[in-house]
Amino acid sequence: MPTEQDNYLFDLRGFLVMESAVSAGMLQRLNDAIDKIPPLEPGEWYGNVMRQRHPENRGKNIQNVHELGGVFEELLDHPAWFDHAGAYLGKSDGISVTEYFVNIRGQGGAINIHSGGHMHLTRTQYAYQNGKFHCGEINILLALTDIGPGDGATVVVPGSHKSNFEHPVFKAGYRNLMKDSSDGVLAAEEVYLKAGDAGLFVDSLCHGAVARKNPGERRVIIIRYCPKWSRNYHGFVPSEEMLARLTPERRVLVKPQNELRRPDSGIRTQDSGQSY
Ligand SMILES: O=C(O)CCC(=O)C(=O)O
Ligand SMILES: [Fe+2]
Repeated sequence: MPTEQDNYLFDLRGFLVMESAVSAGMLQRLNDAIDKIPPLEPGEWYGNVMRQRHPENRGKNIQNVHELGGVFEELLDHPAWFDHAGAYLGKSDGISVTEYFVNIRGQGGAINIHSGGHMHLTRTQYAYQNGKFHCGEINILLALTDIGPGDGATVVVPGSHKSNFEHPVFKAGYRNLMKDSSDGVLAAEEVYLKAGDAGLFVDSLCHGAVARKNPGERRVIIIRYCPKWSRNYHGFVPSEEMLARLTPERRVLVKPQNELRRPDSGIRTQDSGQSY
């Protein structure tokens, strides 16, 4: 469970860094598993995994890697962050995984600075009330390569999850790409991670990633956790094969509810037995 210090820092800054969140062995297995994925064009599927179509500067997003099973499944409820995510979402109503992907970004790749508390989006909200957190989305960004200066680090504006004003950079027309570094982006900070470290942040935090200057690639895994009533962000539906092999605890993360249909629909469904 998160410590008092974790809670203090998360409330203050909107993000935490978890050093050595995964072991060296797991890191190796993750990188090996990614190396086995064939090159994919935007929109192309490999089994139940798909390369997302999105702006090229953001790099390659390989969506739904938990469908590949093995080490990717182990991350769904990894102990380094799972209790933290649950605590910050206020998990009494259950939680779900709304996106799970590998992001690979080469030289020049970047992501525009976005989000912020001023938007007051339900999906991304930061809230603490009656002694409990009630966040709308907690992101885990697990570094699979070292991410230091020049490597295209994630940029955060600490505390901006509670901001009442949009970051001035939005108005200055500096929204589309983070250029060489976060220098000049008011109150922004680059988050340097070693391979195996994880960043955890509430999605209302104003954030982005600076352009990668160094050769080679930056590899991360991003898992987004939301309250159980949320849907997959893109509409991906978990495959029957994956549902059949997942543990009950993991199955409920990717399919938080059973469908309930009339008995004469011909489709067998089951009442969860839950009441409110
Ligand atoms: O690629 C990054 O460093 C930032 C990713 C991001 O914006 C997100 O996970 O919401
Ligand atoms: Fe983001």
